[in-house]
Amino acid sequence: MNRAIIFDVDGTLAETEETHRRAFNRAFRAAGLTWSWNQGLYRQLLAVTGGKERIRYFVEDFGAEGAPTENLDGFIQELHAAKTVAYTQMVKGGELDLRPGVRAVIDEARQQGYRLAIATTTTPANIDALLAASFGDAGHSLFEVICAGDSVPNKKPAPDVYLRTLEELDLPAGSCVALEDSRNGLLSARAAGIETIVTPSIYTRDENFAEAALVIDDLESLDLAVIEELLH
Ligand code: XBP
Ligand code: MG
Repeated sequence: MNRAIIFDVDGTLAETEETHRRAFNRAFRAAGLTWSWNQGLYRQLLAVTGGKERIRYFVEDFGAEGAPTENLDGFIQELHAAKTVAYTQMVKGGELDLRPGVRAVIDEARQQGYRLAIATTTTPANIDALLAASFGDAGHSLFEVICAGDSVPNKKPAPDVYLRTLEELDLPAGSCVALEDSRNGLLSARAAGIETIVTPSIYTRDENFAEAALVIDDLESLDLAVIEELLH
């Protein structure tokens, strides 16, 4: 069956954003910065995808003090690398569980011959940590294609990461369904022409999902026959 299900990661495979938020704060403290992102501020900052882009957004649009005026890029790269180390350590420590229904949908889809892929804004090391923690050594082999982070020039809501995933699957958009949690992710998948099912996450519950083919609380209630109907 030349059909694929494309999974987003953060907020879709697992409720990761609280761990990301704490990892950012740990990196800020270690760098001697007074910055601390509480849940209300982080919800606003999640309008921007990509951790490096999010830090820049905070500096430029929220008047954060302490960032250098020279070589801001280098400063952000270094800070984000430290955040990624903190995040992957927390994930490897087992603090994240897959969201309800995720494992069952992956198992059922594989049994029905679907090809599986990942299209995410997050850093590849974060995916490795989550897949290893959730599936052990077999994790990576479950997903034939993984497109992530800086591998594309424009992050979600731009379609780049989904277009790149279709290219690597060598499939048309009509042969795929995307599973997403956020409006940024929904817009990205739809801009690539892919029908999308949304399972809102703790930080995206109040977002607008008008363009989704279906919005459900979680994948526990997803019948794969619904996915089949969405394919062209
Ligand atoms: C969510 C994101 C990522 C994470 C943080 O990605 O926008 O930036 O919030 O991870 P998606 P990084 O929902 O597409 O999986 O700091 O590694 O970017
Ligand atoms: Mg997401």
